[in-house]
Amino acid sequence: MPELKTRWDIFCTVVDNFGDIGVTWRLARQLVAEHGLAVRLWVDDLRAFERLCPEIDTHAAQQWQQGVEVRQWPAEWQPTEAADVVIAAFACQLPSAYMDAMAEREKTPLWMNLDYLSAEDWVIGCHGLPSVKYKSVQKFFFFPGFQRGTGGLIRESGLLERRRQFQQDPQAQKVFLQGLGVDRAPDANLISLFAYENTGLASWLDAMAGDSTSTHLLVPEGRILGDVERWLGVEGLAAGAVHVREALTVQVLPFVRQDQYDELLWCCDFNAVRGEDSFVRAQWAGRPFLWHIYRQEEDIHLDKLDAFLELYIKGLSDPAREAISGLWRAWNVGEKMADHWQFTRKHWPELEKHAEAWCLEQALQADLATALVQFYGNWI
Ligand code: TRH
Repeated sequence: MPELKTRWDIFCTVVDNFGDIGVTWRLARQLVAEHGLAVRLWVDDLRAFERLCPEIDTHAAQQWQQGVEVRQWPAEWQPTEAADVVIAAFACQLPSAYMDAMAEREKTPLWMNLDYLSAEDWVIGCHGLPSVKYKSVQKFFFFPGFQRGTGGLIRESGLLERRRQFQQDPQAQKVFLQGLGVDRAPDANLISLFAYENTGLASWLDAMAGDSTSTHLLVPEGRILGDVERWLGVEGLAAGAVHVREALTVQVLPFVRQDQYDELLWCCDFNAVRGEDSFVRAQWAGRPFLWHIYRQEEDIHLDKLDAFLELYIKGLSDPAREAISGLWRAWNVGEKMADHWQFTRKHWPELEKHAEAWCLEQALQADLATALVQFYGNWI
């Protein structure tokens, strides 16, 4: 008789943007592909999902995508058997009937809250601790993170090898970029820009336009386009648009599928990323990057930014530390970027080496999917 697979349910509510679905979709695929689990991914907004994975049928209550059973999380919950392991992503509230189903199971399920990523020290102390209880079912905190004692980061098996191969293959990069309509000039720096609205953008664009080296800036369609339009003095920017201002070429890209976005990051010399998932993927790209952190009330996101910077800049020379910290802080408070950018450019070779070293150091940790599976293994 074939061995029954352990069943996992992942619940995702799309609060806004793409990070919630971006993280849970990656995780679900990896649990299926690398750990042989039966995974159901419950999502309340299939339209956001479709942007990352165009095969999604936004009207289907149930569908299989890359081995994952994708379920529309209905407004009216239908009776459903609870799984062996239940992950509530980012503190989303499970349907109460489902919680009852968990409590009624003969074998109590493992219930975890997958939290947002943070480099703050307190995460280490809280990772894996019991949280609330519902009847007999105990919930646990599961924190991703950068340091030993956390749940690690999502990293698929063989990811870094694939990335390195791609980065060593100019022809593969050329074909990929051409598929997006990008013809990279050989001497131009290639930069990707994925960010929230930012008043600091204009001065960064000014600096790139006035630089002695040319820059080709790739901007996937999204929230930053309004600031780009204002700087260019145009309206209605859409995928395919190309505008040249002095040394700067600005090109708008379509929002690509999630795997292609990785390849885009791998092609670029520098990546501006945001939120949680693209932030992690930029680190696996092994290239210098700029993080636009998701804004939170009372500016608590700035503490999170500093906590990450504190870890990230270890091992850099003092001037390079100052350069990258200055650039990141300016970007996150919408200040002028030009001086910080020029300062950063001076330390380029060091920052490039450092980005690769940071990536390798992070890859020494167990990845998040493996850590979750180990947590379950230790719990049963
Ligand atoms: O979209 P985000 O801003 O998501 C945010 C953060 O996760 C934040 O922490 C959370 O609180 C908030 O959502 C609700 O940024 P993030 O996390 O980088 O997610 C973007 C996803 O979109 C990521 O999986 C990469 C993917 N993506 C593509 O698939 N194609 C693209 O062209 C681009 C630009 C991104």
